[in-house]
Amino acid sequence: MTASDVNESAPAEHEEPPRTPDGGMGPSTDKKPSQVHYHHPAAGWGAAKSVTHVLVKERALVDGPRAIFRMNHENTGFDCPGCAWPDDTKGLKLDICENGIKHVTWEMTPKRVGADFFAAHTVSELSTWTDFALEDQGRLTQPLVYDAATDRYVPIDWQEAFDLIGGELRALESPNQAAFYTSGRLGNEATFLYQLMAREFGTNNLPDCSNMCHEASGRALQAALGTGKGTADLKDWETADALFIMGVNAASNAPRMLTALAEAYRRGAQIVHINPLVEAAATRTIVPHDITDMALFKSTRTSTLNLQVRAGGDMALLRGIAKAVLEESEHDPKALDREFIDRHTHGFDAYRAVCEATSWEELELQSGLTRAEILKAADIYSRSDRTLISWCLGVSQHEHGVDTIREIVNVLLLRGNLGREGAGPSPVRGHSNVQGNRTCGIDHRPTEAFLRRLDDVCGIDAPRPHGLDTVATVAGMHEGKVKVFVGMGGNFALAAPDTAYTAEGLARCALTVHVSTKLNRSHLAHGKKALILPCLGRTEKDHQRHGMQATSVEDSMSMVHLSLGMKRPASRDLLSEPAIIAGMARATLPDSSTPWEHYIEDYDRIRDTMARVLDGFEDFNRRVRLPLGFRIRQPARELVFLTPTGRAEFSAAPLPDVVPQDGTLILQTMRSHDQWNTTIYSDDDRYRGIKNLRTLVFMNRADMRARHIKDGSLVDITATAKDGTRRTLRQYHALPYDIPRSCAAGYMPEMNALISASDYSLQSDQPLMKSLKVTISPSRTD
Ligand SMILES: Nc1nc2c(c(=O)[nH]1)N[C@H]1C(S)=C(S)[C@@H](COP(=O)(O)OP(=O)(O)OC[C@H]3O[C@@H](n4cnc5c(=O)[nH]c(N)nc54)[C@H](O)[C@@H]3O)O[C@H]1N2
Ligand SMILES: Nc1nc2c(c(=O)[nH]1)N[C@H]1C(S)=C(S)[C@@H](COP(=O)(O)OP(=O)(O)OC[C@H]3O[C@@H](n4cnc5c(=O)[nH]c(N)nc54)[C@H](O)[C@@H]3O)O[C@H]1N2
Ligand SMILES: [Mo]
Repeated sequence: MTASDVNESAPAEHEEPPRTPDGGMGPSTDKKPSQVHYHHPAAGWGAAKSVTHVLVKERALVDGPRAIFRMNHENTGFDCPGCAWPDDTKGLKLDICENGIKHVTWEMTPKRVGADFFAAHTVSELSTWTDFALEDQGRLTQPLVYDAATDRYVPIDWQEAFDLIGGELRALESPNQAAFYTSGRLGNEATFLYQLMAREFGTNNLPDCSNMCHEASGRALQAALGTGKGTADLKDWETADALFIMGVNAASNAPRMLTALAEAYRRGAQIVHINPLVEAAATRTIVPHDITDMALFKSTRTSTLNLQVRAGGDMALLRGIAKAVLEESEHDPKALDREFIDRHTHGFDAYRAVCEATSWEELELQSGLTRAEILKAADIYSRSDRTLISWCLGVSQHEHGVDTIREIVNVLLLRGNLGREGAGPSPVRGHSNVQGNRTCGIDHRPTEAFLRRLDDVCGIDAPRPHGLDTVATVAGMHEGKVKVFVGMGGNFALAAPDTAYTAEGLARCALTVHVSTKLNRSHLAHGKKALILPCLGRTEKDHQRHGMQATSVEDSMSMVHLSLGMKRPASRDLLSEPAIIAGMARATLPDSSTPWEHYIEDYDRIRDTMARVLDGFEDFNRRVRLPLGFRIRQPARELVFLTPTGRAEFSAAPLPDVVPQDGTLILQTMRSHDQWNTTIYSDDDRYRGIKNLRTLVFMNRADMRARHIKDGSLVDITATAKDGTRRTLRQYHALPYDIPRSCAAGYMPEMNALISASDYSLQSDQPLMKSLKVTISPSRTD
């Protein structure tokens, strides 16, 4: 098969990328960067070719495919760690994707990093390596402790490591001087034990990656519907007749959504993409598991309308849709579902008033769309009987993320698009178990009801004051309030805003502990004492006293199912995440009556306790073994609203002003196709036509011209933070792109250097990763 994945037309050539003397994110390469117009459908052979490339590079040509065929099977394989998209309810065995495969092979690499490696390299030296090079050393094989005398990580015994942690934690003046971070891959059982340990120890300091991801979604849905999750499931995706896809790059970050979109198109549904960029999922796809389509290069459209809103303009568009529906209802009462509004909602009159009071001129200005475009979307919405609205970071990582997501619910409520098939809100969650983490207790603001049950069942006395989230944890490190940091997975140093400030915060800690599978930047930005604890990955066999153990995970649509590893562990010295937590807990709480060791022998015992603490987990051990697991009860789906009024709440928030002034641009930081959060596989971004370049900024051509910036030339980007401080990234390549005026885009995590710790939303406390106020000008050549 010779399908090439880039346009053969002569690529535009740019200057060499700058070297990255102090470490960079992607691989260091001398290859010339290029930008082309990508015109192939998403997925299909481009994806197949890319997968083969990864399998070859990771030397996983045998194990890789074998693992892929075991992935996402009905309770006999492991859950794909690539994203939180649910498994196909029809049990399609090949519902897998390019990026999931990359993610799994990344974990399964035969490369190993052991004591010899750490003996040969000081931490100062490793700090100059690129992040790609750090992870590329392979899987961590044994526990390591930082030795300040030699500036090296050296091997340590597991028990000694636990004792070190226990000693430091017990020596704190207050349990609130410790913070326990969770990245969203942690399975449910480990999650439950982790929060239990933190709360039994005495703190709610449980920052998690959700604080940077979907905190806004959780808060908005909780306030509007009384549950912090979406109500739609895959069946609804299969039956909706209009789908609104907002602020997500699905072809790269939730590729299995492509199949749902292609199927929707084939059955005649309307698919509206709302995004400043026309992403690959808003064009066409070759459905990867459809063998005939693959063989015939047959692509299916995945969009019927693309609306390129300005950054942060979604709320204005949604309000415009609502305004149009309300206007229509004046002559056609069926435009609204009055019966639904009267029976199930609260606050409709105030919402109608705020819609009426907002002028079309204002809505056009704030959304960056014409009235005709807004009316087109409204018309699709009005004609649809079953509408589903989905969103991701393009909506949540803004100052007004909570208001915007509540506006999504407002629009759905107007026509009763809730609690019935084919309809409802459907956030696309990020990490494969980030939703499960919240369900199982990772929350720095736990409810009283949850804590009471935890106390009753587990016999502890959980603290009541709210804990620190991600942003507050970093601030706490600087203020000397957080002295011990434990990271269960993730790469806190790179994922959090203001990279230098976060690293300095970690360095101020008395102890940093990272439970990881691969070496990363967070291990190098270490505290005075530091541990790296290597754990089993999701693909690996977890053998405990009572035999092989499986762990459960929850997907974006509240389905809980088991994940069972099938590979021999990367090293004999690895422990499972639950076992590491139990080890830390026992060393920290020697007199604890929690049966930590007993739990680890058989995870069914953890599940039995979880069944008594968590709503919707009754009979957990049996139900999780059903062929596709079980779905957690969703009260809002049954039109039961756990809000103070017992009804779904309209929100009448004022429309924010999102139009930048005085030559300021709004910069969003996003992922390339070839990365998984802070893990960068290559410097390419296939669907956006980029090769060998990450230090780039996409701009509207007119904005470039106004600033005398030539295609591909070097620019400096300066962000002005909420607190007035400025941060600059120099020598980035400015590339013209189809993006609205005054909007710009580049890659995370590089651009976290531009985000101040003060740049977080007052509504969600989420860092403003999609709305930095920046100026961009040609780099000085002297
Ligand atoms: N392969 C792969 N899969 C992943 C990840 C990964 O890194 N790699 N990460 C996982 C995680 S943790 C998460 S949270 C998700 C992230 O999934 P995404 O939300 O797709 O992540 P981003 O790459 O940040 O892309 C943000 C999208 O929002 C758009 N956008 C930006 N600003 C606005 C705006 O104001 N309005 C609208 N409507 N759109 C806007 C951008 O153009 C872009 O398409 O993916 C998960 N899946
Ligand atoms: N500027 C900007 N910054 C962002 C974002 C953005 O859009 N823009 N997005 C934010 C979002 S949505 C998120 S979710 C965060 C991501 O933040 P994190 O979750 O903290 O970061 P990851 O890059 O996903 O973590 C990668 C590391 O996890 C470890 N790991 C991998 N698998 C396992 C495992 O099975 N167990 C354990 N214990 N460790 C494992 C490996 O050591 C690897 O180096 O980043 C946030 N940061
Ligand atoms: Mo995320």
